[in-house]
Amino acid sequence: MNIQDLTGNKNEQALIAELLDAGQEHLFANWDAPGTNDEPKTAFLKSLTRINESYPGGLTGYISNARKLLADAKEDRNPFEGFIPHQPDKVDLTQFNDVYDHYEALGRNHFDKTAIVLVAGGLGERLGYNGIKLDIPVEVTESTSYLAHYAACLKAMEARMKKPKPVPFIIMTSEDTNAKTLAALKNNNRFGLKEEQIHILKQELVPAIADNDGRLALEEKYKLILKPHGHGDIHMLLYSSGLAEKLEKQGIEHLFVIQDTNGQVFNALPAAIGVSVEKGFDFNSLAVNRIPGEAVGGLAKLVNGKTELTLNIEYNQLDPLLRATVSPEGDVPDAQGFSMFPGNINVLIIRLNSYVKILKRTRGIIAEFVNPKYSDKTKTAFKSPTRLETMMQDLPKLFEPGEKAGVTIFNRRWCFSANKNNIKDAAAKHAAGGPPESGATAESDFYLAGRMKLAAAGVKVEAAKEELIRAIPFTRGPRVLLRPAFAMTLDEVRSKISGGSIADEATLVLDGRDIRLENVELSGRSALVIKACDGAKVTVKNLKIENGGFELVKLTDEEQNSSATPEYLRLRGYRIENCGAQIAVFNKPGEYRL
Ligand code: UGB
Repeated sequence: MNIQDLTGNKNEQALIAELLDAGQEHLFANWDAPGTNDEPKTAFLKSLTRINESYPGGLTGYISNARKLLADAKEDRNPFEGFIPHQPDKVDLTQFNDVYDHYEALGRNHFDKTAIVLVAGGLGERLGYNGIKLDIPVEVTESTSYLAHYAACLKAMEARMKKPKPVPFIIMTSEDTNAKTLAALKNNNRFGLKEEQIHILKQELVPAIADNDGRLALEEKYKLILKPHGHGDIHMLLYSSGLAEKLEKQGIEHLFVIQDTNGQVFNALPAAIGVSVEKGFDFNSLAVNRIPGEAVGGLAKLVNGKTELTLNIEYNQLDPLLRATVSPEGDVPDAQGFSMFPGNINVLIIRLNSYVKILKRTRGIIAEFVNPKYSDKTKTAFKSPTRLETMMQDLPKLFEPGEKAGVTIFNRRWCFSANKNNIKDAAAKHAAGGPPESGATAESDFYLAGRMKLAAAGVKVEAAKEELIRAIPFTRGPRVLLRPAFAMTLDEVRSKISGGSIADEATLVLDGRDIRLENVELSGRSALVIKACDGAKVTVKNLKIENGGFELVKLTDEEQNSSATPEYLRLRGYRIENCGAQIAVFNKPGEYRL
């Protein structure tokens, strides 16, 4: 084959030569003569170049990594061979008490040294939403999207710094989510965030692999099969963009890594950062008590002689590891009904100083793995092409002695309630005794966190009984939204609200830094919404609120099945209507009383 006949471009010629050396002749075999199919050929070479540039070590690096991992997989090498799982180094913050307050206060003073990293490249196949998950409202009282909520949290962090400066916001997108994420930011004036604080890092797909020799798979003659590489790409992108190093130079000490649909995550942020700071954790995984069998990994300290590794054991690997080591019965519930090891919610706090060193050492390629499905026992052929994958929580696999990984356990619904499953699957998960992780439960828990904050401030909270809406558990209320601008810590809530009560179907929304509530009673279905701009000081004292409030209306079967009903309502099975809520908006600085 004459490479010059395939392309006149010198860079492409060099890449083809490298690929031929790496056993990829089939990619260029039987090419049509120049003049025939030139367009697909050009597109093919462009896609090879793009992938080559996006993967550290290029396509040949990817192929050689694949060969090594495929050889290990063929040998059935167990990555955990010889390791015994022990409890990780953990801090238990499941209760609100002095310890919790201590860590919150520490973390709150660290906002100016924290950057937020949001991995949002996933397609959300289990949810099946026709759009990006970041656009879905986390609640439908005011219909705040996940992205709007996260942005509000960043602005609230900034407002609480001694010398306010924008919190860097790194968003990882993919081909599936990039355009819509950019559009959401643009159409909403970046939710008030500054352009320079937002860093979009787009992950690329990786080529599928056809066999144990690492031959790249073709969909058609001039087209590779491409597949997602996983959320671990965030490390590669933070390395290749130079951003991790840049942030460190700017004085950022910790990255707080979050997933796309967890509206609770900022509740736990201050205390979790406090733990990372005090304990000197290089890697701190937020965790919850895990229900056996659920789709969250288990966090354990794996010990083999002197080697210790605190790791997430992904949910599909946990049961076999337990059976082979400490629990012959596998992943079974303890006396409290929980799994033996805390559950990983994939909210990670990474100390930037050690991270930058690891990235340099590894070029950001973090613990790739391969999971081929073989055609038969000989393990010589695959049922379908496979690919290398990577998970962001695997970073500690590359830790050296002295680098510390720990776990901070929170009350589950305070820190974690994702929206991952469509309404049917969520109902089935509930019926099977697991967390439904649906739009409805995520919203129900969003209000619950508000109630927890009120209760911590001593307000009498009368919670409604849990009911089933389309076979998914939901607690009607009270629906409490204490927006990030109002408070970022329990201490702040306590300093702004005292006394009072709220009834089971009432709604309270407080949005603004200078709102004070003293002995405010919301009865029945009443609702009070206060929105105050910066500088507007609003005091509500000894007031009883009675009005029509907001009503939760279940969708009829017809509405549920009609495409005229917005998809974000259909994925939860209800809507919320304003039936006379008291809404007070203060747009100008000044002192006000209600
Ligand atoms: N994501 C990307 O940005 N790019 C990708 O290529 C893939 C995903 P999933 P899953 O907390 O519930 C994780 O698909 O399988 C983003 C942990 O591995 O929802 O549920 C995507 O947009 C598991 O240990 O992950 O598993 C989303 O924001 C447990 O913690 C995030 O990555 C579980 O989440 C997660 O993607 C959980």
